[in-house]
Amino acid sequence: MMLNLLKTSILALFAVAAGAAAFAQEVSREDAASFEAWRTGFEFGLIERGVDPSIAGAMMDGLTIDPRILDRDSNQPEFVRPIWVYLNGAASDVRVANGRRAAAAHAGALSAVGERFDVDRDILTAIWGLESAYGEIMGDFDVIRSLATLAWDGRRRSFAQSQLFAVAEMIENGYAARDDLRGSWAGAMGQTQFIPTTYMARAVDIDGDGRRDIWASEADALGSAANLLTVAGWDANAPVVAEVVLPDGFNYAAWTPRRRRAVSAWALEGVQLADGEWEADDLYRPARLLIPAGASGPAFAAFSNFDALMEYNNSTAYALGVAYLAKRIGGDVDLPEGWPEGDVPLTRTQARELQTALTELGFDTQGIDGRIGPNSRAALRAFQRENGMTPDGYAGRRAYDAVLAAGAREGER
Ligand SMILES: [Ca+2]
Repeated sequence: MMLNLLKTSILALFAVAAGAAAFAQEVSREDAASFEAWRTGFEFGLIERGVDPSIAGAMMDGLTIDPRILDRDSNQPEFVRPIWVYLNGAASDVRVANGRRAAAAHAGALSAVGERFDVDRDILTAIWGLESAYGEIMGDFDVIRSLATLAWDGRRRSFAQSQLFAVAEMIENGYAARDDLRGSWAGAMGQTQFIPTTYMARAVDIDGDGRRDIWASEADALGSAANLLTVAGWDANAPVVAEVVLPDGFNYAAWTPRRRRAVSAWALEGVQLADGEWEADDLYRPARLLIPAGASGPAFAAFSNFDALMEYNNSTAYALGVAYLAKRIGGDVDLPEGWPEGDVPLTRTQARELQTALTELGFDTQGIDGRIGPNSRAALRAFQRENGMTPDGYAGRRAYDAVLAAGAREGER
């Protein structure tokens, strides 16, 4: 079960399970009956949409709830993994060595992909490493049963139903047989962990056997990843991400992680490469500045290729992980250092406390859910600005202590 934590679903990415693995719960008779009603209705809905009844039947007949899926979907881990811990794991020496070995063993597949797509092979290898440990860990859940359980459960109904519609298309087109559809608990499949809608939109047949086999064909899997990045605007001549040094007095108030400017504009403000000088070509490229662990941690210039990686998986940590794993597979590159190891991210409980205190102090976090997203970071930045702190929006222990102290002072008035 722990192996699944390596999987990079959006939910699992920053998260480590707090305690021992939960035991699958029993499915009550009421739930079984409710699922059966949903299943019958959904099968009918597939046929109404034009899915061949024999395919709808092959997908849905006899399906039952998978209680393991309910456990996973309801387990919101309490502890949030610091981005530096994630990054050091994502681009660890072992993963680098395994990546070089896998790339050498499948050099032919990578070359075949390279004939069709202009995407850096170290990047493809790194994605392969983070998604499935180079094809070793693809998940062995019955994807249809997993998605049906998620759809019935309701919390992720529209996601799961659209995935099931895509599964029906996959089977109808002969891309995969019913029983081949194995993957992660959340429906990600094969060596590059595509969800079914992504598979339908982006999977390709590289080895020429007429099937888009992201499970058994390395060429198809890596080619499908290359196709996804190409459609997302991959530019093989451009960098992905570079560590930068911010000038003293950097204007945090005018910065947001989404603000995109030409590198030349950042350079004029004093933003320098951590190592070396900006390339002339790069000065014209737009980049965002990432400061993922606050002003006391490292900063990065993220180019449009970084955003293409985030189309693969919408997570800054993931994209940094792919980028640094690729750099390290390609050569001797050190991982970023200088992380604020004493200023760790908040637990879910602390995050809820922070959101509550900020909102009570007049900095609305747009909800109290224990997840630090853009709204919480914006509220924290406003608090930091008003209290003479660096407005970096990093929700670590230091920010938490400051906000809760301000809340307590406010309460005493
Ligand atoms: Ca194929």
